[in-house]
Amino acid sequence: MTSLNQQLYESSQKYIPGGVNSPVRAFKSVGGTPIFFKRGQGAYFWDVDGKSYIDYVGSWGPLILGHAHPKVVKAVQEAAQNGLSFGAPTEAELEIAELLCKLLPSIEQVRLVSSCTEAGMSAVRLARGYTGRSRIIKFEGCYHGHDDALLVKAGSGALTFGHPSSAGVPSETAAHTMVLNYNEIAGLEKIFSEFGKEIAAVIVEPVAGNMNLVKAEPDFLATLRSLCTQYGSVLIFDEVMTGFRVGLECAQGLYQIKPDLTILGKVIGGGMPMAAFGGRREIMQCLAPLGAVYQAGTLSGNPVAVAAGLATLEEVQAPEFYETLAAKTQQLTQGLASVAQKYNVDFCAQSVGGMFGLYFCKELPKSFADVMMCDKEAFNRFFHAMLGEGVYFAPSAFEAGFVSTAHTDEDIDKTLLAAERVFTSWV
Ligand code: HOZ
Repeated sequence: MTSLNQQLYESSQKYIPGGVNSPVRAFKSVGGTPIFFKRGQGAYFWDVDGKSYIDYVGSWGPLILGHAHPKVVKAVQEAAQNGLSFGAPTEAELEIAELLCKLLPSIEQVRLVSSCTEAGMSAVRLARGYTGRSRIIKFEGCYHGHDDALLVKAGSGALTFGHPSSAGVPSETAAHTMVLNYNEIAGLEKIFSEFGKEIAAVIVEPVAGNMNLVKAEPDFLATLRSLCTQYGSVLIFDEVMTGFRVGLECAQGLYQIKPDLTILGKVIGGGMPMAAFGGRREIMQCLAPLGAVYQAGTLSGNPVAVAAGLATLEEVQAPEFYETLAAKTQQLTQGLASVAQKYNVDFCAQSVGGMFGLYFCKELPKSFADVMMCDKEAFNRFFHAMLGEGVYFAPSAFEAGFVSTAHTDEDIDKTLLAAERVFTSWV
C-alpha cells in the first residue's frame, strides 16, 4: 500500500514545482522522497505516517529551542489574539530593535524584514546607495538568499542541485558581482588593489553554513575588515545562520570583528518569517524615509513574528545557554567522529556553538574546494541509513546541521547508537 507520504508527494508535484516550496527540501541530491511532517515537539518531529525523527535540521536553523517551545508558542498565541498584522509600527518592534542593538555593538540601527533573502538584498542595495558604487564581492559556496546579484556561484540548494549561478539572472546584473575563494587572502588583496575604489560591499558568512560548514580563518576576516576600511567599502556579515546560533555575540563576537552591516534571520524569528539587517547609523540612515535607498515590506515587523523572536531571544540570554548548547553539539560531533573511526570510515566533524558540519573525508575542509573533495555518495548513504534509524540530518552534503537546547544527552546517545549500527555495516 502506498504510504500517505508518497501520496502527498505525488499530488504535490501536480500543483507545486517539484512538490516543494523550497528546493533544498526536495531530496533531489540524496535521492528518495521528501518527508512530509505534521508535528514537532522539542528535539523530535513526526511524519504524516507517524514515524518520529530526532531533528538535526531545526527548520534550517531557527529552532534553537526545539520545536514548539512552550514560551514561544504562548507568545505567538497572545500576539495573534491581538491582531495578525497592522502595517503600522508597534511597541514590540521597538523592543526587538533595541535588544538587537544592545546585543550586537556593531548595530546602531536595524530594520526588520520578512525573509533572509530580503535582508541580504536590502543590505546590498543599501551598501550600493551609501557608497555610490556598483561592484560587490562574494565568496564561492556562500549563500545569501536568492536575490539576483547574490545568486552567483552560490551555496545551499543552488550548489546542491548543480546550478550555483541561476538561470534568469541577467548577465548585466551578475557582472557587478565578483566571486572569490573563501579563506583566500591573496585573491582578496589582488582584487582590492585593482578595483578597490569601485567596490560597494563585501558580503561574507563568517562561518559558512551553506557549503556544509567551513570556518573562516581569523586572518581572512581581519584582512577583509581592513581592506574594506581602507577602500571605503561596506563589510556585510551574513549572520543569518550564525546569528544567536554560535553565541550571544554571534560570529562577529567570536572573531572580534565589527562589520558595517549585519544580516540576521532564522533564530531572531524563532521559527516565524522574520529577518533583519542593521549596522552603522550613518549607513542605515540612507534608507527611506530618511534617505534615497528604497526598501519596504507589508509584513515587515509582523507582530506575531516579532513576538516569537522576542520570546526566543529572551531564552538565549539565560546564563550558560551557549556553553550548554556548544557542549551538546560537540558531544554529537565528537561522538560521531569516534564511531566512524572505530569502523575505519573516512569521516570528520566539527561544530561552532549550536551548528555543525559532517564530512566524509579525512580532514576538516577549509575551503570550497576541500568541501568538493568530500565523498558525497558516502554522505547520501549515511543520510538514508540514519533516516531509517529515525535521525533526520539535512538532505544535502552541503548544509550545516543544528542542535537545539531540547536535545537531551539521551537523544545524542540514541543518535550515536544509530550511527554505530550504520557504520557496522559500512563496506
Ligand atoms: N537557507 C537554508 C539553508 N541553506 C535553506 C532554506 C531554504 O533554502 O529552504
